[in-house]
Amino acid sequence: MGSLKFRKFAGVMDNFEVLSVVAGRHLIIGTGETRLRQRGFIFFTMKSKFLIAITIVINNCSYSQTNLIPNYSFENYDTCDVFQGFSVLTDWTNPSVMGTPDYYNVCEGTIPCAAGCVYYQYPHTGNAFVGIECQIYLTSNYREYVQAQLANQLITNQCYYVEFHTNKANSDKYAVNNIGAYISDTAITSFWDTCLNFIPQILLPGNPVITDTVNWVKVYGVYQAIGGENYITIGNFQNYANTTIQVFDAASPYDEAYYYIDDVSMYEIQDANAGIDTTICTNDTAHIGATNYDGVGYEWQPTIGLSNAAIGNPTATPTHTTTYILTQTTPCSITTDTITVTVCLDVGLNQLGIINEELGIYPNPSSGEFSIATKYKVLSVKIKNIIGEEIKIINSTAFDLTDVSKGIYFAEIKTNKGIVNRKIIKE
Ligand SMILES: [Ca+2]
Repeated sequence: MGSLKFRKFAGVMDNFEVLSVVAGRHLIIGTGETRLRQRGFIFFTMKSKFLIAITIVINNCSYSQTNLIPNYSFENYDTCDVFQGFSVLTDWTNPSVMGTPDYYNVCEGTIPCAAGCVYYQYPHTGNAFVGIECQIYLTSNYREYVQAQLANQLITNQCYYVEFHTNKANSDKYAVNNIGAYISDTAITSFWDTCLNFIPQILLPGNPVITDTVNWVKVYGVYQAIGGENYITIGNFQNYANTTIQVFDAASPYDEAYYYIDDVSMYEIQDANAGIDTTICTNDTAHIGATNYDGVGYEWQPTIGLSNAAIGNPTATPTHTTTYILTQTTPCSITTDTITVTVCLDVGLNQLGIINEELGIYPNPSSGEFSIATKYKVLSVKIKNIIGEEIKIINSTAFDLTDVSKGIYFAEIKTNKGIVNRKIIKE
């Protein structure tokens, strides 16, 4: 065997000699370029005194405690070793012995791609992602999958939101549909690298062909658990006859549809959560609700002042104090929750058109003592809280709020020119 130059690993591979290539069924060799798929079947020796300096990047990326997918962004690995490929990845396994999913990480120089590569992509997040064959040739059932054990066993009749992101390799001839996730109680395995015959519960609505080679496409769905599920497997679970194979680039020499996968999530869907009651002032915005999962139904009533009444976490800009009701619908349940957004009293702040230079309160904010500076005659001052309740009445241009709690107040100042309102902040 001679030295080979691999497009995918160019720059690294030059230092190595390929001793043997065994069962290189999907090793595609062209003139002057080779793309490696079957990393597991290729063995190398060092041609020269070349020491691989490995820097293990300890990834402290903390994933949400509620994400049931371990190593959800494929960031954690044992050793940054391009030749060991997928096997260095922690928590994820390859369910078919003969199939060879790939691992990509900036640590090994395959992201965005090695020099002269056919693929070019950045991770959806972090420094790594995986890649799988979802179709090879028009009539092959060769498939690759990735599988992980869930952090917790799923609960009977509980609904879960599941999503992952996928992106088509840019140089392939084909694009396909059917890229989905199958959730199972036991690990599904196969010796052969053919289609795993299961029906994925998570597919994009309408199951479209995914053709985007630039942007990551979010595949998502809501899954109602039977109870006891422990595993998730991602790939194309249909044979070629039941896969829509679209010719994406007829001139491409790569007769396949290869997809990257990154950021896999599974969250238990909680009951409706409208958020905690809050107070805003006119024209301010409150963020209400909590999570927003595609595939879950959200309906807010009333809709007035909301940025979107059909998502789980809209913004609210009501002009008057409003109680909103959120109704959340999943295949498992319909639940409701309410939130009251109180709108504070700050109308008429400049009803006389008197600017701060003509009537101002200083210092503002203050820890207690405020003074009114104005050329007008001050007749009286009423201090009100944000919902308009009167706190104090003062007959002076100086007043003391050290005995009231911190927050926003309003000074209603009666002058010989009329009444002026000013917002003050007690620190
Ligand atoms: Ca990642």
